[in-house]
This record gives sequence, C-alpha cells and structure tokens, in this order.
Amino acid sequence: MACYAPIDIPASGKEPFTDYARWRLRSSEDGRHTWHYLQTDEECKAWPQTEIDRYWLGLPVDLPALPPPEDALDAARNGFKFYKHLQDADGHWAGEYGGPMFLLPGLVIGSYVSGMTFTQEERLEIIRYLINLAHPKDGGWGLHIEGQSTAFGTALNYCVMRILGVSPEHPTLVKARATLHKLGGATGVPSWGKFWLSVLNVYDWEGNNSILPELWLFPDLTPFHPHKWWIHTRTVYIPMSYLYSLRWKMEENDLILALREELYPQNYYSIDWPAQRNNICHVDLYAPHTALFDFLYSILNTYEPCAAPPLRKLAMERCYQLVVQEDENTGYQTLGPVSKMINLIIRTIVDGKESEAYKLHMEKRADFLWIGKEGMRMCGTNGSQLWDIAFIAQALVETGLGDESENQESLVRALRWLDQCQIQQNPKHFESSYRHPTKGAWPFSTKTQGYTVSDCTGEGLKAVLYIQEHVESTPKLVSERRMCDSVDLLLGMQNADGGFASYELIRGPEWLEKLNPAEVFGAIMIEHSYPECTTSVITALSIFRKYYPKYRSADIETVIKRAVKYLHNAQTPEGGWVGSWGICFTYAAQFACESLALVGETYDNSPYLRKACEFLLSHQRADGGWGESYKSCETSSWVEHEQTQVVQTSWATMALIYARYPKPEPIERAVHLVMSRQNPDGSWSQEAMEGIFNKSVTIAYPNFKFSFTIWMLGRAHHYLAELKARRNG
Ligand code: LAN
Repeated sequence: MACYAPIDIPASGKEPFTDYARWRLRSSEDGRHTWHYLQTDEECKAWPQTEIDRYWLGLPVDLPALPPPEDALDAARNGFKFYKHLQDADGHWAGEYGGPMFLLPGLVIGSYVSGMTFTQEERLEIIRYLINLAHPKDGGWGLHIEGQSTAFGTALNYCVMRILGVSPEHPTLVKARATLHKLGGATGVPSWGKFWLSVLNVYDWEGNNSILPELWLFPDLTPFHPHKWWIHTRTVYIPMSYLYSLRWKMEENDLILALREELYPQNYYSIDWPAQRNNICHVDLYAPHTALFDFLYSILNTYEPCAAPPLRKLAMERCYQLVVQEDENTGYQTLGPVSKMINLIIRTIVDGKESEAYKLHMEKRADFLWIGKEGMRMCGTNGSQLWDIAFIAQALVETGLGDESENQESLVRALRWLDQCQIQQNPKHFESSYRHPTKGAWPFSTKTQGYTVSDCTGEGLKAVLYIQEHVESTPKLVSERRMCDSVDLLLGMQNADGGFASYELIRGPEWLEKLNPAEVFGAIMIEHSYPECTTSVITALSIFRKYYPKYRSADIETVIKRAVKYLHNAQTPEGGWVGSWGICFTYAAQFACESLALVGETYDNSPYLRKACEFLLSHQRADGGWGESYKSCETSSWVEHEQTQVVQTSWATMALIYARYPKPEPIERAVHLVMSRQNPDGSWSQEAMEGIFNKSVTIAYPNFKFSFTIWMLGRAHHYLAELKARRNG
C-alpha cells in the first residue's frame, strides 16, 4: 500500500506549496487537459508558461489595458480581446470545473486503497486546497465550496489530509476534528460517505444499508431495474454494489487505526454499526429517506446474510462486466469522477496493478485534476469543453464580432474543434451496457468521454450552424449528413411529457425517487424533463430547419410543438422556470425565452413571455443587476444572493431581449452594471458559483463570465439601437 511519510505543512495555505511558475496545462488529442509540473529550468525554458496557464493558476497575466469602451458592443469586443488569449491552439477554451467537495475523497481514498500514488507536487497542492477551502468559521468542509460544513465533507476530507501525510496536530485538522465531533462524528455521514469510509476500513460495512447487485438479474422490463435509473446514479451503484458484496476493505495499518480514533467521539470498537445505517447527521440531510425506503431496506438488510452465493456471484459477474464495458466505452475516463474511482478499485482487485486497465485508469485520472490559485482539486467531469465553446461561438456570431476580421481565425479554429468533437458512432458496448445511441451527438466535455447529452447536442449543433451558415469565410466542415444525424438523435429523445431529459429518455417510473438512497442529492433516481435541456433542443431544431427546411420537417414540427407545450406547462405561476443545472431562475429564463422567441412568441403576443419578463423585472435590483443564491435551486423559489452577479445579470437581460421586451431602461441599467464590472484589460473577475446539480451541489463554470457577458452586451447593443430606431421612426 502506498503510504505517505508524515510531512510538515504550514498552517496557512495562502502561499503556494509548489513553484507556480512550473505548472503547465497540456491540451492534447480531443481537448483533453492535464496539468504538469516541470522539475528543471531547462524543461521550463523548452516549454514556457502561457497566458492560459497563468490565468488559471491565478498568476498575473500580462495583457494590456484596453481603450475604455465607448458602448456595449465595444465592451463585448474588449471582453473577447481578453478571452481570445485563453483559447487553446486547437480551438477550444480550457477551464476549471470544481465546486463539489465530495470528489477529492473518492480520488484520494480510491487511489490509496488501489496503491496509486500522486506526485509530491499534486499531494502538496491537494493538501493546500483543503486548507484553503476549510470553512472560515468552523474549519469543516461542506458538500460543495459554498455550503456549510457537513459530516460528509468534514469526515471525508479529514481522511484525505491524513492519507496524504498531514499530522492530526496540524491546526486545520485540529479545528476540523472538533467540528466533526460537534456534528456527532463520522457515524452520521450519509451513505456515500459510509461507503468510502468502509472501503478505507474506518467504518464497519455493517453500518451500510444493503447495496444489492442482484437487481441487475431482474428482467429488463421490471419497473425498478437499475438500467432505468438516471445514468449517473446507476453508474455509481454498479461498482458500489460489487465492493459492498465483497465487503472489500483495505488492510489495517497505523493510519487506519489512528483514523478510527480521530473520526469518532466515542470508542470505535463499541459502536453499534447496524444502528448507524439510517443515522444521517441533520446538517447533511437534503433528501431524507422515505417511509417506503426504510420499509424496503429493512427487508433487504434481512435478506443480506442469506443472499444465495450462486446468485450473488452471478450478479457480481454482471456488475464487473458492466464496469469493464463502461471503462472501455469511455477510454477509461468513465461518465464521472465518482464511478471513475470505484471502477479503478475493482479493476485493481480483479485485473491487478500490472494490468492494462490499471495503467489506463491511472493515465486518465489526471484528466480530473485541476490546479487553481487555491491549490489542486478534482473536477466534476474531465472538463466542460464542448459546453463552453458552444456558447462563445454563438455569442461571436450573434453579436457580429465573428464577422470582424481580427476574430475570424479564432472562429474557424473553434469550428474545427466542434467538428472533431461530434461523436459519429454508437459506443463499442452499446445495447449490452444499456447505452443510449451516440451517433450524431455532441458530449459535454470531450469525444472520448463519449456520452450523448441532449442539450450539448443541441448547443453543439447550433454553434456549428451559426458559424457555418452566418460567417462567410468559414469552411463547411460538418456535412449536412452529420447534422441530420444529430437531428435524428434529438428527435428520438423527447419524453412522453414533451420535454427533454439530460442523457437519455426517462426510463423509470417517478415513484423510484422515493427510493433515493443518497440523502444529500435530490431527484437523482431517474431522468426528468428539464426546461433547459428542452429549450436547447427546441432552439437547435428551429435553427436547423431554417437552413434545411426539407429534412424531416413534419417530425421537427411535431416535436417542437410538444416541447413548447411542455415549456408552457413548466412555467411557475410567478412566471419563472426552475433551473436544474445553472443558478437558477435567471439561467432557465434565458433558455426558455430564447426557445419561445424562436417559435414566434414575443412580449407583445405571448402571455408566457410577458409573465416571464415581469417575473424577472420584479427581481432586478437598484444597481441594475440580478443576483440569486444557489439556495433557489434547493428550494425551487427565488432566494437573493448578497451581491448582484454579472453572469446572472447577463442571463436575465438576454431573456428580456429574446422576449423583445419593449422598454429600454431595464436593459440599459443591466448593461451599465456589467460594463461597470469589466476590468481595464477587458476581463471580468470571478464572482459566485454559476452551476448546480442534483438540487444541492454548486459547480463552477468560470468561462460563463466571458461568454454570457460578451453575448449579452453585443446583443443588447443591437437591440437597444433597434428600439431607439423604432421609437424615432
Ligand atoms: C453535469 C454537467 C453538465 C450538465 C448540463 C449539460 C449543463 C445539463 O444541461 C445536463 C446535465 C449535465 C450533463 C450534468 C449532469 C451531472 C454532472 C455530470 C454535471 C453537473 C457535472 C457533474 C455532475 C456529476 C453527477 C458529478 C458527479 C457526482 C455524482 C453525484 C455522481
């Protein structure tokens, strides 16, 4: 087992623990990102640090102050002058994708028990990140970086620091331990925490509810068959159930024995483990177990000791096969960071450390690591490459900045990247691993990760159409046939309610949500229709049919009509839409208003758009901006943020523009706010988190502060001119 020698760590993480002038971001293949630390001056000379490296490391970038903008379009132009410097040579924009605080524990515990090490620099900067991210008040860690301290975040990140060699007497750990004990200690961590601590051998497997692999042996048509669960949930529970069945845990060592003392206020060996299965610390709880859950699990827990060995073996073999298929379908990237690390443990146990699988897992583990100014974190995916490029590409075309000669080369480069990113076949293991077709899709991050996402396909297609059809000088790289493939895919993704979900069609019944075992996340058991996903599809199809009116026009018309109906129904009585992937109402409003506008609705002719505008205007602040807290997503009702946010202000203003709101004043005030926050070099500074998932976890989209501000300022400039002309004429 890889044990880290104790290490002296400064009390404060303010100053880097490594030389930041030596870090480099390598972008390779299909937009893959990995950070490298150069050991020698010669290496540094041969591979100089770029503005991209420096920007993301939080080092000063050497970009000139620009002439102060004369108007909103000029401000957008300045914004892109800066942002262009962050574009990779291959055409895409890299970016950090941190926020969740439950990912580093999976990374470090999973690596530790699999004997996979970190470089000394990675180790130091992970430690520093946790020192910097400890809650300023109580020194604990939360579910995500903006959340309060929880038993989950605190117990698991405590283990991370200890595994990496930090002394229990380090001030950060002394404080964190006190907070953990105040929260009742690690017995009350939620089920995903119980799982990781059990693997680490500092929590007894008896303290876990059953994670039954036999579910995979039920006929596919069974309503609760796991292939009908949301793909992230099933992809995590497949390997979890395998390790649970084995009750696999790492060997005891001094560190494990010490952790058993440190994590609990009571004597570890006196804990009544079965009584902990449903013991969840109150601050962690977002989705408490239902009565149905408790009833069902009391039966499953009774079944557990009598599970028939041949059946269990068969079920485990099926799970192992699904793990291998998932690894192979995604180039060992896997769908997300949690499954990635649990799959690795299984491949280590079954295939061994000398196997190809182990090596490939190690190689791709690097894709989840990101170094920023606070240290090194683990990201929610291997990046948000497609998502970011799709928005800035559309912004450039819609604002007209893409037509300006100084931006053409950048736009063509973006098109080249979009071209290579489209997935052109179905996965290697397709039906046998219950995958949705991928032919024609654009993924969220890279082609290698390889998952269809409805709105990523929609935005990817839109970006290609915008560039290829609007900007004269661009080559037509993506053929009509390939665009038709993505239209076919989108047309096949509509749910019975007319809406679109994230990765697949809704496969399971709604009541499965009552069996959500994860306590900290909401609405994770099945796919749901989402206003944002639905709107991306409506807009993509509407724009596609403008240019290719003959292709499946009747199908497109029917799908759009049903989707618009879904969207009308999804509007809240106050006039908003609840955002599930961005914060929150301003995010969803921007998408919803865009799609309603594309089917001909305006403030003047649509009660839906009128209500949406009035809803948004009722939340505009005195400074002209909007600001909502991530808590809007937890509660599905508007919660103000302490500060206005440029990104949310841009979303809300875009919504007003799409709706053709007739009065200029609110738009002018918003433009003024966003311009007032622009730095002299054209950039905007990072404000609050932009994204959310599973109702409760924030996630960073730092590139949004460029794409949506530039997009809004450019569009507002043209729209305000149009309003003025209309008034005068
Ligand atoms: C994402 C990121 C992108 C997001 C959008 C495309 C914005 C959305 O419209 C559809 C859903 C999707 C693809 C999405 C789903 C859930 C993800 C993958 C994430 C929020 C990024 C991280 C998150 C994943 C579940 C994190 C790992 C945690 C688990 C609970 C498994």
